[in-house]
Amino acid sequence: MTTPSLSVVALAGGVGGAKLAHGLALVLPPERLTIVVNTGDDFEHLGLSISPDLDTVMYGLAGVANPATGWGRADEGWRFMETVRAYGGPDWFNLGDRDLATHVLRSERLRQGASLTTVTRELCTALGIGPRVLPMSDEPVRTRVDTEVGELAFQQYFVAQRCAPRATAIRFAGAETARPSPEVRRALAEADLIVICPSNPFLSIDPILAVPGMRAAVQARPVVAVSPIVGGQAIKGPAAKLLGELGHDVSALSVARYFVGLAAGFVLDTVDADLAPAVEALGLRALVTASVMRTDAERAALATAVLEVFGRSG
Ligand code: FO1
Repeated sequence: MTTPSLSVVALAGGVGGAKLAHGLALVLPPERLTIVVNTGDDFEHLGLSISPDLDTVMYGLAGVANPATGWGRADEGWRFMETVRAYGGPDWFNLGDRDLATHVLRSERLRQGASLTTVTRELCTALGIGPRVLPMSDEPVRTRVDTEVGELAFQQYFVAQRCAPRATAIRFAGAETARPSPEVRRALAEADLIVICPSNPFLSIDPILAVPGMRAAVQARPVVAVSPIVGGQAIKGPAAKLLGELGHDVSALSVARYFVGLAAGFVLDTVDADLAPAVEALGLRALVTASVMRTDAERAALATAVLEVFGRSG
């Protein structure tokens, strides 16, 4: 079945988002897919500008992602980190030798005045990636997590503290002065369908929507969200824990409720088929399908199912 050549924009962050972004890239012509990526995880570390979610999406699309972790590169070496550790340097954030090249070259280009959008395009071209990968904004936005032990910068919360502290609120420093890039605005305006990938709604999707003008631009087009919660659990990361800590029931239905007013469709995994009537009662069109992506074939199958059901309405 040839997938209709829809113009699709995916909103993605984290490992789950990158997997569906890759699935969409497997079934769509490259010029018909744009991925708008969360940059709220970005931070400066060892003098480097690090954009984890952009790299996770890029590496996934290029087929060089580390299959075990989902982030960083495959076939990695760790001599840099071994040597940093030997010097007594900060070793809480692991930078592989190949991954390090991305951070060094990105940092140098940013220092030369290139925008994050431009640098991302250059890196994607070098990696042979066809679809457009766009940072949500060229201005800095930094996710900060209020917890029982105080406010933590994102990577301190996510990596250093392993998401352990109970979160009470999440905010996006710099969002008020950030703007969607012209490339993001154009992609959204031309989209036949916007796919909210199975990323953490609070940590990966909310930062994107927090950029002024973004929510309205997304809302103006047909939107489908894919649940990152399957059977009351997150496939990876703290989404389920945060749902509970931020006062929601820990279920795919809570995520559907969270996207009411933004999405017209919602994708549930087969294990959550019993929630479909309640999702439809929220006014969302529910699609029940296999949504756990362990292989490229499963990524492509989920992308195809989403496009077949929601692409037509686009
Ligand atoms: N996540 C970890 O849990 N531990 C790490 O040491 C780590 C290093 C790392 C290096 C590069 C990169 O692009 C991502 C990395 N991540 C690591 C994941 C990172 O914390 C991302 O922000 C998460 O994937 C959430 O989006």
